[in-house]
Amino acid sequence: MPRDTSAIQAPPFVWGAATSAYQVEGAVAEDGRAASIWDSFCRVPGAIADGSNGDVACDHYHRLTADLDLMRELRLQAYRFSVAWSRVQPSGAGAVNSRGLDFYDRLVDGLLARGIAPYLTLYHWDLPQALQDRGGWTARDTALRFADYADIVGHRLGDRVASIATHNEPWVVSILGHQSGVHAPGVKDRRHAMQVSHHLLLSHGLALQALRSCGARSELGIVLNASPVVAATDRAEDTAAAQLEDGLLVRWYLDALLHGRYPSDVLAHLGTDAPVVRERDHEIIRAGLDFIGLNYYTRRVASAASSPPAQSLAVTGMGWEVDPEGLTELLLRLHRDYPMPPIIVTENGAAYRDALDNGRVHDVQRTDYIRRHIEATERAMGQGVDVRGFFVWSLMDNFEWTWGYRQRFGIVHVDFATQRRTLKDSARWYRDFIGAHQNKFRSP
Ligand code: IFM
Repeated sequence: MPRDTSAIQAPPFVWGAATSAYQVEGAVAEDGRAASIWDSFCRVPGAIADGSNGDVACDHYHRLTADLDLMRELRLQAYRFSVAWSRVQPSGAGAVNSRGLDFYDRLVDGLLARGIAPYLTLYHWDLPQALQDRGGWTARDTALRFADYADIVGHRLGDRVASIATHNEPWVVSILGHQSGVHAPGVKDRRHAMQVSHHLLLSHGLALQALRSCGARSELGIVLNASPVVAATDRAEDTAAAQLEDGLLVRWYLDALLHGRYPSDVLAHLGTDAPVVRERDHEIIRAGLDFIGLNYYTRRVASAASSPPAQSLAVTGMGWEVDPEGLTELLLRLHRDYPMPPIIVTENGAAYRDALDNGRVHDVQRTDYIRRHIEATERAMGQGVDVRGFFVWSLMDNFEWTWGYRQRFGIVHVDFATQRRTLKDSARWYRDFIGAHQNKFRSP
């Protein structure tokens, strides 16, 4: 029987903005929150470019009401945030910390009171350190613990949040966290990375089961980062590199989620680094999705050479090529190749060097970037792709992982010394855009 989601459904298409817990909340030792792997990783010398951490970040935990008012001022229809597992279950298993859950209760109720739909993500990279000490995502048990955590959150908030995504960008957790080691927990081992990717997907399937059986009335899904992968040249070795990169980034996840298997070419390439998969795992992973969230920033250029391929498009402050056409292409390709559920563009945005100038930030490039990606989304929709929302990354400048505070993605400027928030021109533009396009995709 289909679950009753009618009472909390958001409009058919939402304009929103996104953040994540560790990047904005701060208050890392308050109200019973325990350490996560990012608290530990930030203490590793050299891990974070500016030596900073998320101890205070945007101090959002203490400035919740003002930040909610800011969202209303921006006319957001939806706000995407994540829950910090170690606030809710400090040791990642067993005892629930109700004071941690209270914060998300206040956040969700505050959003609803302002007419903003809450879009919740369960895991945006901040694993409780206590679970890491027991093997983290390389241990199958962590997937079972994740399902318990999903059940706790589902019970408490599943009557009011419009949407629950299990994971944000599992590729990043697997590859950057466990292969290149540039993200927490800083492991450098490809076999571990692939086992982690499997456990993340397994935990997703188990969490969906838990959310369904606890009666959560939210739409349920997962958020992936994806890009079209183009070969640097038409030489056979570059084409093969592009095919493999696409396999690891896109097909690995979508084949598992939507077809119930891993792509055979990638498995063949991995050889003994392929993950251990138990008999019913694929059935669990292919759990049925109400939506897939897509985080899109740039295309990828693949080359068999060890030096990075030359870039031919303009780049953002992250050095990422600006390629809105890549988003149209990606949406069309997913629509063509997979039995896709509705898609939500759950992140899109850009870091640029911003300057405060008499209380204004004239971030023309960011506005242009966002506008062009919205147009790119609309082009794909015009060709039949079912897209249900667009979220700017990010609502405000925040802790950009290994970059610390050196990269600013916000449409709202944050002065980290005073915590003063200032609307950038991109925020003003987005506010007016939302005002003019609120009902653009509403069914007649
Ligand atoms: O800041 C991150 C976010 O946490 C996940 N997606 C990409 C963003 C920009 O790097």
